Amino acid sequence: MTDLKQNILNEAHRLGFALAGVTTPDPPQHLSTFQHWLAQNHHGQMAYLASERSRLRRADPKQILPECKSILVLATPYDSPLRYSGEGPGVRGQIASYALGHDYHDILPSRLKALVAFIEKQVGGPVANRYYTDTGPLLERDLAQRAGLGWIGKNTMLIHPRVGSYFLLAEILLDLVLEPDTPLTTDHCGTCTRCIQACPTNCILPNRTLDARRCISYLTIELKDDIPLDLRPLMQDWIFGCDACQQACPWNRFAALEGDASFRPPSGSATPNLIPLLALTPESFNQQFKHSPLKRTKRRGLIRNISVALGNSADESALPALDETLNDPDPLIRQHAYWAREQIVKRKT
Ligand code: B12
Ligand code: SF4
Ligand code: SF4
Repeated sequence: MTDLKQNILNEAHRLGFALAGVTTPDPPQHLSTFQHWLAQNHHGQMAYLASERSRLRRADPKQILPECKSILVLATPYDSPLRYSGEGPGVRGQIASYALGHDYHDILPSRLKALVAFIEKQVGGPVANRYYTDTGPLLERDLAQRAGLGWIGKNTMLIHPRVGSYFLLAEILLDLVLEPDTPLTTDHCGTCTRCIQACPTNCILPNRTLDARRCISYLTIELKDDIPLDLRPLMQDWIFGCDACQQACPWNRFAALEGDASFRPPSGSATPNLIPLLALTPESFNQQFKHSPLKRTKRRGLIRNISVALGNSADESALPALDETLNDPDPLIRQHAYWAREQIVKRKT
């Protein structure tokens, strides 16, 4: 490895990117899997994935940066939910572990920027670049697999043999030649099917993709409308995202790394008490979730999700707060609160 590449990887590590690798800007190897997935409408309402511009850019990273010569792929681990134990009083809900603390979309870009500044200092001049985490028009898992960061598991997660799958990906496209890493080509899933059995909505498909329209992560974060009636009872107590297919994965049990402190819950509690959250006003929602990924659902999405979780809990103590919620001006909220009420009353009789 050249000194330049080693220095860049060391600095990436210092900035909190526990895994780093390099790949070429060639088209993603499993582009046809992505195209087939879109053709099947498995992306649901996530129209940004299917636009002409997005398709062209995902098919060829050089559409984003024509002078790109290398892609640096980086991973930041967050804590496994196993780290958090013990629930307080009340009816509790679950939040995906990545979303318990600060929003990574707010935290990681400044680290990527710092890494670019380091690279430019190393080479002694400006280097054309683009950096992204999650929201860029790239097939991040495909690139990460090619950069040697892991394999694609049956649950569709990128899994690293030592770190597991609880990490977030980011990339820097660079006009700089760096030696590409060797892809990890072995499938370490073997005959295991634990994630498929654990998925509450049965949305994991045999070709290592998901029918996102049924995935709880999609239903609680991306879907803006009514949650389909047949899926609500399957959503259990998840109110934002879902980790069930990662919790089931044996590779996450032996994960050797500690997660980044920015993504830990500020209050120390990972399972919020749901009933008081029904009383969130637009102001208190903005105040409480200003720095959290939960701001993405907006107040209406979060109260919708909480109502479903309360309906699934069948806990009568939720009835007075749900009755109050029936007065909310937003019809989406009222409908889901009504559904939750019905579920509880039905099970009572
Ligand atoms: C849309 C999206 C979603 C959708 C759809 C997810 C899905 N599996 O398709 C929804 C909302 C459901 C979702 C949920 C989650 N997401 Co998401 N999501 C994305 C996003 C924006 C695009 C993914 C996409 O294009 N999906 C379409 C499918 C077809 O593409 P793909 O999953 O990337 O799969 C590719 C490869 O797997 C490959 N492939 C298929 N078979 C094979 C076989 C082999 C051998 C190989 C090598 C490759 C391969 O084909 C595909 C095309 O290249 C990416 C960020 C990005 N820009 O890439 C984050 C991303 C994938 N999500 C992420 C996370 C953290 C999550 C959640 C864990 C959040 C949560 N806890 O709720 C869940 C996990 C659910 C799951 N099991 O996937 C991380 C994943 C990190 C990792 N370790 O894999 C990403 C990379 C964001 C980030 N920057 O960290 N997500
Ligand atoms: S995130 Fe949850 S609903 Fe989505 S595939 Fe994994 S287990 Fe299934
Ligand atoms: S649970 Fe088993 S099959 Fe699923 S991703 Fe993990 S190792 Fe692979």
